[in-house]
Amino acid sequence: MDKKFLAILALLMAGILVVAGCGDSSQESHDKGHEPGMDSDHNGHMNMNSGTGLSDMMNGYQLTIKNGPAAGAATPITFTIAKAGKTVTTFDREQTQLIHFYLIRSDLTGFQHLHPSMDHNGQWSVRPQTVTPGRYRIFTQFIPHADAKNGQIVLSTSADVPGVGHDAATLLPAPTLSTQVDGYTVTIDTAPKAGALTPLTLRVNTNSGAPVTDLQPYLDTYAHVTAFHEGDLAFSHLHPEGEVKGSGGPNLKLAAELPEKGKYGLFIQFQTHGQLHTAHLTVTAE
Ligand SMILES: [Cu+2]
Repeated sequence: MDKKFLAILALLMAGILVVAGCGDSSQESHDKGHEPGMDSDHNGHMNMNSGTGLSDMMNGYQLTIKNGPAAGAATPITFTIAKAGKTVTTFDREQTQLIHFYLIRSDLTGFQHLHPSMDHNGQWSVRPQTVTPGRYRIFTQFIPHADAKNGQIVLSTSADVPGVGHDAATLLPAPTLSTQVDGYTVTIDTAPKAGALTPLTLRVNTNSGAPVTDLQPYLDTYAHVTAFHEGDLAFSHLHPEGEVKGSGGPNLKLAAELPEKGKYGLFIQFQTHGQLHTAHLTVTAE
């Protein structure tokens, strides 16, 4: 990673898709000993801005991939998180999980959001669904127990999966506010603006237009939204506001803050009848 890239990264870290109330927690400010922003919203959820996640090291925590993704058959991906050369083995749960793992192809296809398991030596392992050849970025999101007060850390690294079709790229779908998945229509009421907090309302209807009111909690939320910026794959993550109790929907309130203009792939995950659905749409931040 070169210096210019790091400088751009630091700028990007000034703010990214965050839930309202987040402070700054850029890598730069950590390095200067500044306490990162970490607020609770009115429901007591921790909301933390962990930057773009485009570095494999933050606050001394280092992500090392042991076995990267391979094409075709789902061989396990293994990795460790270390600090000062020591493998970290204690993590605090966030959104019900000790670690969140994301795989994304450079053309914003192949999204996978998984929950690896850790052995007693601190080696994480996860078996992805089928991976097609191409360039990927692997993201891990976690709260190290020893530094829990500093909030979550997002680390990532690139992974190359050789094979036929490695250089093929799917064009990003046209920007739209609505998309369909598994019989559901997911709509956001406005595209997020670059550099400004944008309150959003996300709505889930059936494809015939009936409001969906039986959303089940998934990872302590009714919709788990992950966004990746076209090009650099900068990672963002936001949750709806509002309490998770019983069934949810059809309207979910979110707040987005995108630091720069451009296109983002949004992956909206929600659960009904025990089934997880992943809606995918492209938004343009003006
Ligand atoms: Cu997760």
